[in-house]
Amino acid sequence: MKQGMKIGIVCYPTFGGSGVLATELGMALSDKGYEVHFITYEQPVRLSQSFHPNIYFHEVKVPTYPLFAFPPYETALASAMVNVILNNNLDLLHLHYAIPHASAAFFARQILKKSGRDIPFITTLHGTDITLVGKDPTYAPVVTFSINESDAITAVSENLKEETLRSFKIEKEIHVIPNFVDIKRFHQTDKDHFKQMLAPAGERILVHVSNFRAVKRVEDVIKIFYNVKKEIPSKLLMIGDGPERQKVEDLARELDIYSDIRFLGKQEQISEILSISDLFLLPSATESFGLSALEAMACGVPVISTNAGGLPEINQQGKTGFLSNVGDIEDMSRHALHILSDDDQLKLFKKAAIAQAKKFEKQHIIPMYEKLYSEVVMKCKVSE
Ligand code: GMT
Repeated sequence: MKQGMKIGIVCYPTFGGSGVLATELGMALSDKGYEVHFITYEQPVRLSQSFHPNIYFHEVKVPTYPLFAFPPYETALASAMVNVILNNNLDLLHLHYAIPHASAAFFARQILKKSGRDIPFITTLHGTDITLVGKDPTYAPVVTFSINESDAITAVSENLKEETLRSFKIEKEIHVIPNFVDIKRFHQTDKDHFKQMLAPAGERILVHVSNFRAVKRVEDVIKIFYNVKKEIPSKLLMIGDGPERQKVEDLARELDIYSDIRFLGKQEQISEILSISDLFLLPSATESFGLSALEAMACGVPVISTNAGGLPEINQQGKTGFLSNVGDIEDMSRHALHILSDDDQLKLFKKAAIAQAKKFEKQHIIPMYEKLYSEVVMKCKVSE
């Protein structure tokens, strides 16, 4: 079935984890012979890095009108889905992040059914679509309904599955399919010249990657770095951008450590930066999986994280890094110093991080999605 299977992937095209994961999945599927159609409002970030002959991108345009205080993206998306499905004869839709993708897919399906065409859809829950936004009473009824209408539901960690079952009345099985990493692109490379530029006196390099939303607790990153820097000469690389950036830059100036921090903004070649880093900081308030931590580990970077959400499913206490309670800056600083204080120790943590990341290599995880695709498409064909 896989040769020639045509899949529509709907995601956010941004640097956020759900969009990155969806794009990586699309690229991996296309390498395996699937025809992949991305349906979203912009070309997904990682898609622009290489050319894939059997990947198509369909832009969802949302025309404005003076009456629209809020242009109706969901309506435009459902219409785009209908057109792409019909014009390209898609077999399946795979939605990443429930809001508003799952309800738009439900709507598109109803429209198609009127003309005797059916299409199954799979919803992958990524994190805040459940843990923060989805739970909000403003959205909850639609989120619950559209998740339940999905032909299959996946969650990126056991923790997210449990959280979903706790927060919503779900009537179907939730399949756990963890995030994955492409080790061919994310591995340790020799970038010593680059390291020399950023840390000329051989300082340790700490790194944080996120979209700087409140949930990432980026201020904690700065506070941990402040404590580490007092003891060990070090530099901090801040990758990404978002609503908290100004606040965080102000804090760095206040603590007089701004000159040791490089705010690099949104970066596409993250693996090169990770390759020269010694420690990844992820003090999130909630994190359903932590794809950024997995990519760091694949590049040999140990992780200091919180023990929130699905993080304990990838970060191994005392082995690949350490996990602390949310907001416990002292504990996270102590652990960071422990890892960074000794070269041999750091090497052990780096080695363990790589070994752990290999368990989440894409070739172990992609077949889980493929199996689900086949089951869902078969079931839909039988019921037609
Ligand atoms: O839930 C989100 O915040 C959205 C999403 C994103 O687009 O940033 O991130 C989530 O999905 C990733 C991919 O599955 C996970 O690795 C992240 O842990 C998760 N983020 C949160 O739960 C905060």
